[in-house]
Amino acid sequence: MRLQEDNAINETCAAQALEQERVMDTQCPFCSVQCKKLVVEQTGDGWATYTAVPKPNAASEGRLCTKGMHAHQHALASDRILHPMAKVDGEFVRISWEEAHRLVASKLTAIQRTYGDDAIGVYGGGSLTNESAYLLGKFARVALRSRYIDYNGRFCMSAAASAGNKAFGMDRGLTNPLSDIAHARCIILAGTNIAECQPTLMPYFTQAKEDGAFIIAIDPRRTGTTELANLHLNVKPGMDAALASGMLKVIVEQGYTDHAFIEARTKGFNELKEHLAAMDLEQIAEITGVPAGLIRQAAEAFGKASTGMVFTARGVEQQTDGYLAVRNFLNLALVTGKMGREGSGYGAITGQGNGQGGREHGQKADQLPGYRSIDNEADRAYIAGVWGIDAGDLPGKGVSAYEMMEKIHAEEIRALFVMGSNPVVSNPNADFVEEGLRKLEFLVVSDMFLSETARMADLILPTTSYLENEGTLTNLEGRVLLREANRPAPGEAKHDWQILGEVAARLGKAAYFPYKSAEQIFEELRIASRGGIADYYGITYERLRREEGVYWPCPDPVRPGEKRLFERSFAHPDGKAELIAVPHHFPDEQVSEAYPLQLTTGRVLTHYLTGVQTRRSHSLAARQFESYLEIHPATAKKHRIEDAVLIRLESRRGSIVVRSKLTADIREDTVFVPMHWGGIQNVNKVTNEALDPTCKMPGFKVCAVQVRPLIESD
Ligand SMILES: Nc1nc2c(c(=O)[nH]1)N[C@H]1C(S)=C(S)[C@@H](COP(=O)(O)OP(=O)(O)OC[C@H]3O[C@@H](n4cnc5c(=O)[nH]c(N)nc54)[C@H](O)[C@@H]3O)O[C@H]1N2
Ligand SMILES: Nc1nc2c(c(=O)[nH]1)N[C@H]1C(S)=C(S)[C@@H](COP(=O)(O)OP(=O)(O)OC[C@H]3O[C@@H](n4cnc5c(=O)[nH]c(N)nc54)[C@H](O)[C@@H]3O)O[C@H]1N2
Ligand code: SF4
Ligand SMILES: [Mo]
Repeated sequence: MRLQEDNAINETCAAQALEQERVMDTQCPFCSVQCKKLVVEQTGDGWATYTAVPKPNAASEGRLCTKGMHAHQHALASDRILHPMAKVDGEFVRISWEEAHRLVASKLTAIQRTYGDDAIGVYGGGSLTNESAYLLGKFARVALRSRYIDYNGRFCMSAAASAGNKAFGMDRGLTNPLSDIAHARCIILAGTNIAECQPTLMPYFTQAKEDGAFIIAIDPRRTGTTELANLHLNVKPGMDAALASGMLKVIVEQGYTDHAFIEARTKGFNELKEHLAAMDLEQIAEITGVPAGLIRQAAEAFGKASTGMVFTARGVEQQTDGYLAVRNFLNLALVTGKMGREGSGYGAITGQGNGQGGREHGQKADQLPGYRSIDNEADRAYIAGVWGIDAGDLPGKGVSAYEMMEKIHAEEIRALFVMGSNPVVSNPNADFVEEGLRKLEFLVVSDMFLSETARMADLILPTTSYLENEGTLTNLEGRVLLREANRPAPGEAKHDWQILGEVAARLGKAAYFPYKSAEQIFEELRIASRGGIADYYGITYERLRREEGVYWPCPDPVRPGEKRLFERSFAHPDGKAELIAVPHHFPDEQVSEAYPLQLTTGRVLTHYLTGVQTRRSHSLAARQFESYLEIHPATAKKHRIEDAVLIRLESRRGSIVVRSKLTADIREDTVFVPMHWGGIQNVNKVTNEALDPTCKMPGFKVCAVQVRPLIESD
C-alpha cells in the first residue's frame, strides 16, 4: 500500500517535471561537422538547468564533442547584448532600433556622399547561415553598391578553395561523403588536427585504421591526430609543398602512378614529371626536416594502396604558398588515380559551422551566389536579373579581408559593417589592424557579445544566437542542413537577415529586401544559385526537414544531390583535372639571430576561434583559461625558460605575454601558440601579414619570433 502511494507520488512528480521540460532540437554552432543535438531545458521554481544530448545524424553518427556539449552556455550567458548601443563620448549607451536605423542610415549615406560608394566596407563570417551570408552579399552590392566585401573565410578556406577550383573546376570541402573514409586503404592527414578540431570525426579514422588503413600525418607537432597515424612526418613549418614534391617524385620514379587515369582524366603530367625529375630527394629531406627514408615510406604506402584519401587543413593552407601547397597534395591524389571512387578522394576539412556554405553565396570579394564570378558577364547578368537591377549597377571585384584592413588604414575605406567576425583578433598583424579600425569614421558591428571588435564600434546591433535563428548551414561534406529556431530572440536582438533588411530599407532599398522569414531568402538563394557550380535549386526547407540534409550540387527538386564528386569527369569544360609543377617555396619570413624561432599557431579542443563564445562558457573556459606557448625543453633551456612561467613572445610586428608549456611534442626549431585569446595574449599581434599571391591567404602558420622570460632571473 505504502509502496503504491510512493509510486503514485513519484509519477505525479515525474509528470510535473515532464511538463517543465522543453527540448530544443538544434545543431552545434561551432565547427564544420555540424553535429545535431538536443538541448533539454528543465525549469522549476525560479531555476533552469540545461543539458545537451547528442542526436543521431549522418555526419556525427550521434556523437558530440565537449564544445557541442556546452555550446548552450554562451547562448544563455547573462552578457548577451540585448539592445542596440551607440557610443557617446567613449561610452556605450542604450538606444532604440529606430535611433539605430536613423544613425546607421545617416552616417553611411553621408560617408558615401563625401567619399563615394566604395568608402564603405562589409566584413562577414562563416558562422552566418546561408541565408544571412547570401543577404550580406546582396546588401553590399545592392543596398550599398560597394565593391568592398570579404569575410573571415578568406583566412580559412581560400587556399583550398582556389586549389580545388583550378585543379578540379569546382571546390567543395570533401569530394566524398564521410562514410568513404572507412574504405580508404591509405590516408594522408596534412596539417589537420581532427582530434581537437573535428573530434566527432575521429571514429571514422580509427575505424579505417582498424580495418587496415595506413595513416600518414604531417604536422610539426605531435597531436591527438598524429598519435593515431602509422607514420608521423614532423615537417618544418611551411615546407609542405616540398614534402609533397618528394612523395610525388618517389611515386613517379617507382611507377606507382595510375597511367590510365592520368591519360584519360588529367592534363599536365609530362611537365610535372620533368619538374620532379630535376628535384633532389636529399635536398627535399634537408629543407623539410623529414628524412628521405620516411618520405619514401609515405610515398610507397600511398602509391601502392588500392584506395586512398588526402585531407588538408589550415596547417598546409595558411601559408604564403597555401594555394600551391594544396595543389601539390591534389597532384598526389590525381597521379595515383585516387579520385572519384569509394574510398578515394580529397578533402579540405572546412572550419566554421558554415565555412562551406559561407564561401559559396557571395561574401567573397570576387564572387556572386552559387559560386558565380563577379568578373563574368553572363554571371553578372544572371544575378542582376534575379535581384531586379541593371547588371551595370553591380559593383566589380573588391579586395581580400586583410587588404580591406590596409585600405581602412590608408583611409580609403571610411566605414565598416562587420557581421559575424572579430577581425581585430583574427587578422594577422593585429596592432596595425586595430590602428586602422580606430581611424574609421563609422564602425558598425552586429554580434551577440561585446567582442574585442564590437568594443571599438560606434554602433552595435544585437543579433540572435544559433538557438534562436533559423537557417541553413552546409557542412564539410557539402551537405546542406536546416537548423530550426528554438527560442525567441532575447531582449531586442534581431536575426542578422532582419538587421540587413531593415538597414537596407532605411537606405531606400526596401523593395529589394522584402523578406519576412529565412525561408523566403532561401527560396531566392535557390534561384540565384541555379545553374551555378554550387547549385541549391533542388533543395527546399521541406526537403531538408524530410531528408535531414541534402548534398549540393542539387539542381533537381526530386533527385538526390551529389554525394561523391568527379566519378566520371571533373568540372572543367573538357572534363579533365589539371596537374601542376610546384616549385619549392620558403616561408615569407625566415629566422634570424634576433628572431631565431619559428612560430606556428592553431587551436585547442575547448576553445573556438577568437574565443568570444567559448570564453563565455564556464565549463569550457575553466578547462583552458589562458593562452600558452608550446616549446621544446631543449629550446626552452637555451632561452632560459622554465615550465609554466610568463614569457614574452616577440616578432618584428608586436609582442604578447603567454605562459610557457614545455613539451617534447614540438620540433626544437618551432613554438606554438593557440589563437583563442585577445588583448595581451592575442597571437596575431605577432603573426605576419604577408599573403599568398593567388588566394590572399595570410601565412598564419609561420613567422620568426624570439622568446624570453617576462621576468629575467640573473
Ligand atoms: N576546438 C576547435 N575546433 C575548431 C576550431 C577551433 O577554433 N577550436 N576552429 C574551426 C575552424 S574555423 C577551423 S579553420 C578548423 C581548423 O582546423 P585545423 O586546421 O585542423 O586546426 P589548426 O590547429 O589551425 O591547425 C592544424 C594543425 O596544423 C599544424 N601545423 C602548423 N603549421 C604547420 C605546417 O607548416 N605544416 C603542417 N603540415 N602542419 C602545420 C598545427 O600544429 C596543427 O596541429 O577547426 C575548426 N574546429
Ligand atoms: N593566428 C591565427 N589566426 C587565425 C587563424 C589561425 O589558425 N591562426 N585562423 C583563421 C580562421 S581559420 C578563421 S575561420 C578566423 C576566424 O576569425 P573570427 O571571424 O574573428 O572568429 P570568431 O571568433 O568566430 O568571431 C566571430 C564573431 O561573431 C560572433 N558571432 C557568432 N555567430 C554569429 C552570428 O550568427 N551572427 C553574428 N552577427 N555574429 C556572430 C561571435 O560572437 C564573434 O564575436 O580566424 C583566423 N585567424
Ligand atoms: S564543435 Fe564540431 S565536432 Fe564538436 S560538437 Fe560542435 S560541430 Fe560537433
Ligand atoms: Mo576557419
